[in-house]
Amino acid sequence: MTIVIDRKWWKESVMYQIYPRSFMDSNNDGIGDIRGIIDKVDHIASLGVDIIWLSPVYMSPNDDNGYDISDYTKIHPEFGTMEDLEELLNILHSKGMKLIMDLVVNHSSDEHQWFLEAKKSKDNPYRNYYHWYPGKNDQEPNNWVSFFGGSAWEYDENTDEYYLHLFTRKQPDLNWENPKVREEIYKMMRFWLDKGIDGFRMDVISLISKPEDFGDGDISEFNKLLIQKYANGPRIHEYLKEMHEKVLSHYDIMTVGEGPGITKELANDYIGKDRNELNMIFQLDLMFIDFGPEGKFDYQPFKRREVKQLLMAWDHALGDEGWNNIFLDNHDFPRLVSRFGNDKEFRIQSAKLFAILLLTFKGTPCIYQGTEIGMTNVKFDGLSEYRDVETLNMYQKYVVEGDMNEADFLKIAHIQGRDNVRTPMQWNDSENAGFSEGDPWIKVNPNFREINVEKDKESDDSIFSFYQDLLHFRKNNLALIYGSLTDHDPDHDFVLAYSRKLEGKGYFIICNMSNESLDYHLPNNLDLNKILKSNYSDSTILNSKATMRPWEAMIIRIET
Ligand code: ISL
Ligand code: CA
Repeated sequence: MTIVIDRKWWKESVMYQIYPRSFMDSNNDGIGDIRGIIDKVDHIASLGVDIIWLSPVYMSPNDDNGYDISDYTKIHPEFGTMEDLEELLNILHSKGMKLIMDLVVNHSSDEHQWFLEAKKSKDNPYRNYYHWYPGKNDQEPNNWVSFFGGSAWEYDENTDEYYLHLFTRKQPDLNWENPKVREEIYKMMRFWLDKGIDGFRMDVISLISKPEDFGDGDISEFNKLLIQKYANGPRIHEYLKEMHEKVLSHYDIMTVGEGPGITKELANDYIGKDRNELNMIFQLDLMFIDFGPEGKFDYQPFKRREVKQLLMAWDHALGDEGWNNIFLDNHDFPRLVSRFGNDKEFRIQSAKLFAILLLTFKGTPCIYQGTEIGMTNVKFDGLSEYRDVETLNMYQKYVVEGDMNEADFLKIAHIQGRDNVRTPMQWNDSENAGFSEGDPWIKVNPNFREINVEKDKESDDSIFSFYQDLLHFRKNNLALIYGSLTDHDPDHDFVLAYSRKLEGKGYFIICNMSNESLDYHLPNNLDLNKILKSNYSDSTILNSKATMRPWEAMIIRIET
């Protein structure tokens, strides 16, 4: 029997995320820029990835590093010019690679022309581009809190009303109920697609439809509030279908929606094959794994078993209906080797283990810049070294207004803060890691002399070459891309064991996510003898038993 697979280029590709501010600075003003990316295209191409996702490079006052956009069709001069962007796009296309851009349309900047108009008066034609409400008993319209702490409402004295901002007060939420807003957004999307970009990563797209009633929510747990009030609003699918019909369906592109609040049960409503909405979502359950009731800075250590369970449960929930995206870090969450691995004595082994996981799990993998060389979290000395608005707001909440002491706060920031992943890319062991000859906008991780691209490229045993090799192995390997995924050991606390099979052939993958050694019994009905890839040079299987050292991982051929 031949199985019909629904082949798509975006399923067969691997993504690489660039956070432009921190990637490469070409003019030594301390800020990464588009020409810097152009200078480093060969690095990305040599890795073997297919699609670059570029975090925002648009005009922005940078309250949230570009996720607050004041002009959607202009490039911020600190990143370069539109010509630079077009040149990057051409170079990537000439190398057979693709470029997807960030689409941030749940909110704009408060310095966007629309908002500048909207706040002028209640009858301004742009007023209902945003969500304005009168206060209730001289207080905010309801008890909603922002993702970054504090109220989700900001009072405007001039018009005596509040506007909604689910993120910072400089990121007012756009009112998608207004058809004019939607048309403006679609027009802007066409502007980019007509330039030839290959798709969008859609920022917090699950939040664009607001509930009909702006009543109080249950704020005892942020995640509850998120699911009940902020995400999956009543008109979300109507909007996405409209966007698909009016814009997306006219181009051969890919879309991946960032989906806070999308549960695995709801995911296929967004990405199901015949839904005509999105191709994939970034699910955040795994990224929120260590969030307490108050969220990220209410840190609660997780169990490795939960990591396994979440990965498997999502694969199962999507089934053959939806297509997943596989990522373990990005510009909002800690470095994967520090969070899920061991960034000390087993940094190299655990980074390679997660390379195997990323590239053999079912879905389109996305690699965040620096992960290909095993970059780690950073331990800044004091608050003054932090740049991220989330971390600074949380300091306000927990230390200035709360009773946490500074040292405890810094401990959490070191584990959870977004600046962990925003330190400059480590290119070599020269000053500022080769990122800039100027003063970088954020400090370089002091471990750059040990961990850098140049050093990794010199060795054929490095994390970088391991990624290269696996990317090559994955390419055109239909069993790894489309093969069904079966969990072979749901009960083990820290060994992840799964198979990927297409028409009876395929691979068995085992990952020992621990600092311990153990003998692992392989299922004996699969004839597992030939180790194809491993993160140790001398991995062995004997009589269906794999001897596994700390963080050892293998891809084994399934013979029968
Ligand atoms: O890091 C988080 C908060 O603790 C996440 O919940 C994050 O805010 C969420 O994933 C949404 O992220 C996206 O939208 C934000 C922006 O700051 C992030 O960088 C972006 O990825 C607002 O645009
Ligand atoms: Ca620069």
